[in-house]
Amino acid sequence: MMYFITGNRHKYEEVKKIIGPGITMRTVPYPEIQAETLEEVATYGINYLKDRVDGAFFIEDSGLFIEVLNGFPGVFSAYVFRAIGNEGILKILQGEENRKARFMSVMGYYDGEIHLFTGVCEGTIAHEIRGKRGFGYDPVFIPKGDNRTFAEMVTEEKNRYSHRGKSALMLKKYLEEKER
Ligand code: ITT
Repeated sequence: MMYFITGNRHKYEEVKKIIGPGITMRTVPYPEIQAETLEEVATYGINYLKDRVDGAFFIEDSGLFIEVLNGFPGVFSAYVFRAIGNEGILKILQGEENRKARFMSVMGYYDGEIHLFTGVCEGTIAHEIRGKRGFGYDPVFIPKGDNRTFAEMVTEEKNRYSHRGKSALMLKKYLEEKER
């Protein structure tokens, strides 16, 4: 049994569909530092948590990087979502033709050492809010290779495209290798 330390139930449900029932969600607040990369944020979080959590655990830090905004909101994604939501993102991109964006997910696993796994999902920002599933920016993000937003997909479909689906699969493979 292993803990996924997160306050976000959606993340947990997505990752559980990939890694399986061997993980348990646990909410332990940890500082999310202001850094330039998700890798730094995750590393700081793990170093804070390793003395406070018994046994192996992992965290996940993610963000939406919009090309024409030079990667904003990026590491500030959670804050920006709370502040302006999807309506705010659409407003900023109003009339903008370059709608390219990517989601990134850094899975940080700790077993005495820190292991980082990064997943990327390329896509575009929709022109309107679409769909009711998922969380956060899902209603405005269309992954490359589909016409639907993440919020119009069931978890298994989103996982097939998503940044988190990819980073979780990397973690799963690592754990399987370790078992052997
Ligand atoms: P933790 O407790 O795990 O930190 P969180 O929701 O605060 O959960 P982050 O700090 O990693 O997560 O912030 C990432 C934010 O980026 C998140 O709150 C969403 O607004 C957005 N985001 C990340 N992945 C997303 C996804 O798959 N779909 C939609 N929005 C996503």
